[in-house]
Amino acid sequence: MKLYSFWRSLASFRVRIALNLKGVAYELITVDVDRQQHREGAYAAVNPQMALPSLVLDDGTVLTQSLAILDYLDEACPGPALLPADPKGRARVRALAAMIACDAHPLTTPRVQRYLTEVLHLDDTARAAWLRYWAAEMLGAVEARLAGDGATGRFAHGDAPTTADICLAGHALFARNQGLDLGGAPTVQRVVEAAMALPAFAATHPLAQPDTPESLRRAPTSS
Ligand SMILES: N[C@@H](CCC(=O)N[C@@H](CS)C(=O)NCC(=O)O)C(=O)O
Repeated sequence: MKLYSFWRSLASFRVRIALNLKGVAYELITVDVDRQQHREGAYAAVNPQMALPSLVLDDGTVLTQSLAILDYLDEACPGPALLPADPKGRARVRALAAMIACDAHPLTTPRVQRYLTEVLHLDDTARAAWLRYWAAEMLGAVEARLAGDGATGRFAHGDAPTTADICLAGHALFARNQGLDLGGAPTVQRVVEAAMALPAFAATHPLAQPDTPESLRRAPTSS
């Protein structure tokens, strides 16, 4: 398999975690979003939406959209399940994942940030406030959903990592990058720490990727 990815793409991070949890070998192909490579013809031919990630299967099938890719990997690959077995549990995990991947993340993607600055002429301070606001809003919403819910365990759902933890790991990183203290969301902080302690999460951390700029790159760690 080939994964088109970028080190700081949080949607790519989700798929890297899932591939590692499942123990699936893949070739990593960098598409540099900072240099707009995702908008060039070569990548647009892979994914006309011009967004990362894309996973190209050995038979040439192109899969896009991180949540759809996670579902594919869960259905097609052996290894630990990314969703619980029971329908109510699956719905809960999918809801947590959707809060992050469908509600929060789309507000902060590079194309949205470009529109904020180039069309609406927001300055850096206003743009940073936008990112921080939506990071905090979702952190609070997920905390409210997890805290005191008996279905929350060592991880976001029970005692094994699921798609919810995969999405939450990226959102926690994003929130920290916006200067937020996860101490204000103690349940999120606890389950993300548990997830990031797992090798599949640590190894796929944005700062531990082959395409992470050298000045930022570090060995896989748990935070
Ligand atoms: N819903 C998509 C999000 C895809 C997405 O927006 N990816 C970002 C990187 S995390 C991207 O490629 N953005 C390019 C842009 O906004 O121009 C998914 O989960 O895969």
